[in-house]
Amino acid sequence: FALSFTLSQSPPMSTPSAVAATFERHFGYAAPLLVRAPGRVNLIGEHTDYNQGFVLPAAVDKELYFAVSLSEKAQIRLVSHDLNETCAIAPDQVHRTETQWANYLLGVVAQLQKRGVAVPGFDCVFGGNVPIGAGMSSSAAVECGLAFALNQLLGTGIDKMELAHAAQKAEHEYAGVMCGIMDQFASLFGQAGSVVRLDCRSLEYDYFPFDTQACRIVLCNSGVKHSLADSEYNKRRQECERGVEILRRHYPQVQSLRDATLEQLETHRDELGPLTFRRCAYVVRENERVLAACRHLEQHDLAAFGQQMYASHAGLRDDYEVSCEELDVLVEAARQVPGVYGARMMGGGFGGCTINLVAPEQVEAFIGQVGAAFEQRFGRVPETYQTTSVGGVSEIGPGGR
Ligand code: GAF
Repeated sequence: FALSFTLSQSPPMSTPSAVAATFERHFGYAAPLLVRAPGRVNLIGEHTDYNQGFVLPAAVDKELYFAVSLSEKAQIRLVSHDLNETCAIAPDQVHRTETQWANYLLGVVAQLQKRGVAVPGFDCVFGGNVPIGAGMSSSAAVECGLAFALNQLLGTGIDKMELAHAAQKAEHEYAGVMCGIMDQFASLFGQAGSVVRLDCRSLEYDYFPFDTQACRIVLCNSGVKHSLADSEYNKRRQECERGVEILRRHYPQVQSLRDATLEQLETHRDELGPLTFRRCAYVVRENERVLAACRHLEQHDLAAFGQQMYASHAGLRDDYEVSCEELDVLVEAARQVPGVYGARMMGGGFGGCTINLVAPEQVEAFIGQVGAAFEQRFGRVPETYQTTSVGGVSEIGPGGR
């Protein structure tokens, strides 16, 4: 069984040194390893990853920090610095627990064990500044940070792509979300000053320079987290699988929606039915949009890039039906502000953030106008975050980075 409880003291700001200090205070010795694991944004390519399509994420400067040590005790002792809670469990009894946050960590341990790694007892404190429920993949950062830390401490030599797969599987089995690979990949493979296009089938990837000084990435947090988000997410995935199953009756070469065309979908529209048709058509179009957007990026055409983002949002709202009123209001308000290239909801949907590409000199006006429109409609001001792209998960050296 797992033991978890809340600590009495409230936590200080979540910096790497604060996380390290909590480790020392809690366990009575200094952690030999400090790791940082970033959250991510996704410029375009939503709900395409589990359809073996294309995505264009970046790791960003909202991060989690981990202080970790192997221990002599036959116990895994976990501390959430931000929630002020602990959880302890024996390594040979790892299972899904009632403690939500601990499941992301324990899921990773279970995955390493499945890969033949003998995970001994260890101590871990983690905390950071990735907003929870904002669609910035705090869960992937939790998983990837610990997977990386244990791989380092145990010298297991698992490569980064396999760590991403282990982290993804942890999410499937311990959080029950049948996610694709995008979030874990982005957290591990991010590169400062770049966004990365991933082909979720071949796992080939290309970095595209993206200067966040020249064009700001601003996130607006709707503050909404729908309780049905996870079940609706899994449902979308099933709907796509259903579409593939029908198409395969006619086109055996179609392995996933990545292989499907709009023409094929049109031809079998009746058999697919209106709902499955809409879901599949969205995915096919979104894949095309990612590839077009990358061409625009290469041509430094941010205006054309932004149009792809607006089209992506419309598809997510009308065909994939994963947006919500708050996100739609944020996108429509952004569209009215001069100097905004593009805006769309980001991540799984049903809440979380919009991502907006904004000319630097317009950021202040953007935040003011979008905030006012949102406040007028919903009576509260949304949080906004300006982000820059950073490198993927790494050890924090004695100098801090
Ligand atoms: C969530 C999932 F975790 C990703 O794998 C991806 O499918 C995304 O939603 C939607 O694009 O973040």
